[in-house]
Formats: sequence, structure tokens, C-alpha cells
Amino acid sequence: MKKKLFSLIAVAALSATVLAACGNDDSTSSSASDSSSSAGGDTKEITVNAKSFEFTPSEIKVKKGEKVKLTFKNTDGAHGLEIPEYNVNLQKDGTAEFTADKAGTFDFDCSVMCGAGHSDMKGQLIVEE
Ligand SMILES: [Cu+2]
Repeated sequence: MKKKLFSLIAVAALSATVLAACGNDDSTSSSASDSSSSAGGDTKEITVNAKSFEFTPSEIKVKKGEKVKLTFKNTDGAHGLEIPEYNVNLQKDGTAEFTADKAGTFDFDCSVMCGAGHSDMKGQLIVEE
């Protein structure tokens, strides 16, 4: 009985470690209970990091019709990420989801006044037909 419980805990702890190790850093994770979140499907997951004063990557390419899950992360300073055409405006670390249903090249930029290089923080979302 006790042994079974222990191995259950060990498995839970192990999977929590594995999850944490793969860079999927969501701070609100409540261990193994939220493993149901969007695994698979055709969602394109993109992470954009921001530092003073640039985005990495500064160019995002997706295909038209693709569902996009955008994860935004500040690695230095406090910045935001705004894609007006897609009603995305993250003003701190977080995620935004949208469907890339308009083809074209759309500018994104920083939406938090972050200092001298603020207006240089630009990138492009390219939605290919
Ligand atoms: Cu800024």
C-alpha cells in the first residue's frame, strides 16, 4: 500500500520535472493536473522574447489559416508586444492566441514605454498565403 503511494508521488514529481525542463515555463502550472492543455492539433506555437531594445525573433512566419499561440517573454526590461491587425496586445509576459486569417505582412511593436530604444522595437508577422 505504502509503496504504491510512494511510486505514484515519484511519477508525479518526475513528470513535473520533465515538464519544467522543456522550457514550457508557465508560472501558474499546478503540477500534473493541467496536462490537458492543447497538446497536438494544428496550433503553431511561437515564443517571442523581448529585451532592451529588440524582439527575438523579430520576424514571425506563419501560414494563412493557421492557429497561432504566441508566447511573449521579457528577458531584459519590461516590454510589451502589440500586433494591432490581430488585436494582440500583451503588456507583460503572457500568451495570445489568434487565427492568422489575413495574409500579408503586419508590423508588431512594443506597447510599453520602455525607454530610449522603445520606438526601435519593431518586428513583423508574415502570414503567407
Ligand atoms: Cu517599449
